[in-house]
Amino acid sequence: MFCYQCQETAKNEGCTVKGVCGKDADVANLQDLLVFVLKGISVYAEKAKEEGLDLSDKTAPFIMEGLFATITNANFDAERFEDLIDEAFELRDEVQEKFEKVYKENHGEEFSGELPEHATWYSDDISDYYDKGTDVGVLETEDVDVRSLRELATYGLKGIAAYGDHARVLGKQKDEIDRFAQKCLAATTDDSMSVDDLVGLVMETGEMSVETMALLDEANTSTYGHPEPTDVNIGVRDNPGILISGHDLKDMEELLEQTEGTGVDVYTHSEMLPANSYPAFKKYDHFVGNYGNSWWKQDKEFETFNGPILMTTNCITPVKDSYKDRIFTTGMAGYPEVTHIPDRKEGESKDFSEIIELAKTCDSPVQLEEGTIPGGYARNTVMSVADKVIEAVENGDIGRFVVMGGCDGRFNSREYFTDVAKELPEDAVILTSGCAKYRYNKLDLGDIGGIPRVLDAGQCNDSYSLAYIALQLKEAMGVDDINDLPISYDIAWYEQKAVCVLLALLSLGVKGIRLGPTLPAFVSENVLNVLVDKFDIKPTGDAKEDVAAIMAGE
Ligand code: FSO
Ligand code: SF4
Repeated sequence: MFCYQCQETAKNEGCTVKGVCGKDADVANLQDLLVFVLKGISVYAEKAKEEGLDLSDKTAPFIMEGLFATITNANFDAERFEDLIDEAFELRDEVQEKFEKVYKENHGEEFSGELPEHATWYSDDISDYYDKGTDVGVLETEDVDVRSLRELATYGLKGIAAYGDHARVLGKQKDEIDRFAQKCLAATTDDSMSVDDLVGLVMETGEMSVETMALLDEANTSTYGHPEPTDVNIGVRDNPGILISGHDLKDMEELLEQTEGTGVDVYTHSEMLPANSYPAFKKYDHFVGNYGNSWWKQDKEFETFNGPILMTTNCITPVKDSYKDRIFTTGMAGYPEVTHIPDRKEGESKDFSEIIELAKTCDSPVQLEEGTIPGGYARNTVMSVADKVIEAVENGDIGRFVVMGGCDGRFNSREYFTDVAKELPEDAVILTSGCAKYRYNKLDLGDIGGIPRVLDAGQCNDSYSLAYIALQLKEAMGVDDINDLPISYDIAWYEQKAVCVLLALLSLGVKGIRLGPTLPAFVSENVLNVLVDKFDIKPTGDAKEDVAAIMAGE
């Protein structure tokens, strides 16, 4: 195995024996083989497109689900990957057949051009999947800069895949994004692409990241309403409860519907916290609030929760025996020997009855904290008080906005973000999204004329809201360049959705982003130089020094 797709990769170089995340070599190799076959599907689909046949509506849903399953901490279940690879071969056959047919119709002869191995390798012996997986990963590309750019685009695409899949679950898709998914994967197999071409591909991945987050924003807000300012309860009640984590709002909706009137309460964990601010969910009395903190604390918090836990997406950490019998996965999430709730059948809801029946037999959660934390400051809320915000900027009450969105992680070095939040002067407002917020969202930093000093837009995908707010402020304040606004970016990254968010910000022209707690291992020296030259990206440093520079607009 070789995996360096997340911030916690071993020695900031690569995991080679077992993932720091707990992913074993077999699963890593199967994930590599799955991505390899997804690339093969994309190669045929792109060739079909050259012949005038667009198959992206067939390829994109599967490509997105497949990539989604390979993001950090989503799925640790080897059997699930064996099945996904089988399905990928079936789809590849189907796409190949359609391409060969249209080629013959157009040219009057069989296709005899060259194809990469991604399009041709096949075995019906599952044990070969494990062997082949060791040859077809990241290190398959020898040139470090080409490898770096291919992986940068692929990881951004994994983020697009996750967000695109959430949107599709809510009935929203966009042909442009679907076409890009297959184009991007096929491009990573094309040895004729120059470094400049690949830089272009990475930039296009950023543009599609913006499109995808906008689509998911539309899907979420048109289905569940705009998030509203909400004081989210972080205490507990006496009833038994179900804890729901991950990012899938459709699962949230169906769980709330099915638990209503059962005597079982529902709590969110980690990235599901923003569900507390949607009007469609707030109406349920048995939706109590949020329990605990960000993903990496689950090993302790799932123990004290006492009731069943539903993981709808990442981040799952190695499951402990103490709660193995009461944790469930669904969607693209998976873990060996953990019960998986199957997908919904056409026109039906998922069936969460097993979880609800189990909850009824469990003790109520142990209280960890009490009080509330503010949420619901997505684009609609912030723009509804835009006049007040602009006035506060113009009269100097707000000196600077600092976007501190992204991810949290296990490393102590992430205390940097807590230190920055504490160190920022009282005229600074933090704009946040994603699980990065747990490093400072309980600090009680106060408000500026009624505007909380930590404005939480929601999940990591709701970073779109933050970009939207910046673009709207640019218009309203009559500023020419987004970089002339009093906004700085101090981004915490961990997994591939954060790569998607980062590329989205770059594609919107945001410069001078600080990125931490370390720079990605998959960014080579030359690629980093390009990012520094074009976008003035810099690593996070000392909190005090960074705050001084941020407040000086540097
Ligand atoms: Fe966090 Fe995990 Fe949302 Fe990520 S829970 S780290 S970027 O999966 O997706 O922010
Ligand atoms: Fe290592 Fe991260 Fe890959 Fe897990 S996802 S194997 S921690 S690089």
